[in-house]
Amino acid sequence: MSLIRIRPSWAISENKITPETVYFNRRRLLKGMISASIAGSLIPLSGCQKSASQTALEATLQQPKIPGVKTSPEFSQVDRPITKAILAGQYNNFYEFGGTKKIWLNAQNLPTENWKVEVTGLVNNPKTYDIDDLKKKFPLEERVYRFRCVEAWSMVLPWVGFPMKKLIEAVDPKSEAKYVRFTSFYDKDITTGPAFHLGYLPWPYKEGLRIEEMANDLAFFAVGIYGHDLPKQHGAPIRMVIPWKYGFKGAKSIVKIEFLNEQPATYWNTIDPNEYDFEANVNPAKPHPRWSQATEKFISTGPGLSWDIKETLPYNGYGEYVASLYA
Ligand SMILES: Nc1nc2c(c(=O)[nH]1)N[C@H]1C(S)=C(S)[C@@H](COP(=O)(O)O)O[C@H]1N2
Ligand SMILES: [Mo]
Repeated sequence: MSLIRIRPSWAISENKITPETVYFNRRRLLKGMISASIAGSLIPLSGCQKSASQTALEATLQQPKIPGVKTSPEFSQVDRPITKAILAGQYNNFYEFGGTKKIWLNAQNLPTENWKVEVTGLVNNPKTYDIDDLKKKFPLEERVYRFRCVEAWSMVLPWVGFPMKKLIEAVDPKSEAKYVRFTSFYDKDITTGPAFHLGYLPWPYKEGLRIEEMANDLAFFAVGIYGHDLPKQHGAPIRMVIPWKYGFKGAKSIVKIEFLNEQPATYWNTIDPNEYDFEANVNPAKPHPRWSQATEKFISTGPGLSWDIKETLPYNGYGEYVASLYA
């Protein structure tokens, strides 16, 4: 049975080797793993395959609705339509659960019960938050943001969450704090994406910001999307959203946040600093070493694989908010 036959007609045709995955390939690290990663992307189904697969995917998106959330007037829309939830929910990067875009099923293994986020380091009020505490403590709002992956595809997504600066206020960083490190969930028995077998990759996934970047009004913690709790494939129960930077800066499924006085090592930057710089601001004028960043494939509506080629904007269109950080 071929991949083509079990792929539902509404699914985005999968780029089996994504630009980020090519990295591994080029370094000849994928030996014996390409087949594992492609097999891992197949959904073993019997009977009426098409509807079973679609039903399973839709079930992963039917998370509890987040009550009482208003859309931020300032971030209620952009110049492009919101991407359909069913497309955003099946076209993901989450290497802990596989090296292809099709990780949504495998990501359901992420254990999100009793989730805690430890906030520590150079702060006056270190605290370990329960995810429910966080959602109660910080008023939640919806923000429609552009999303631009370094691989040159993009979406528009309606996140639900709170500005990162609210957390900064709560933990009160010391004056020595200059950087912040964010660490994703990792458990080698659960996050068994194909890349795990390389062993020496810099797991867990980590990202970092300058504290001024984190304090910018746009920097956001998302606990939901499309009005509901985050589906696991999007990084439940809490992930970073930094809309003026490439998508890899937005670590998923955060368990730890540390205030530091030095720039932290981060996942992609450790793998290849030349291809994935720490700052990673969206910049159409600065090509990736292996492809142009001048345009992007904007994914908004289905069915099937469809995208519009759009020009990529400096800072992903958010220059008025963030350019002064880099003056
Ligand atoms: N922990 C973790 N966070 C991650 C990633 C990952 O592999 N692991 N991939 C990043 C990349 S490259 C992108 S483009 C976005 C994708 O987010 P989405 O799947 O919700 O669209 O998540 C980012 N956060
Ligand atoms: Mo990405």
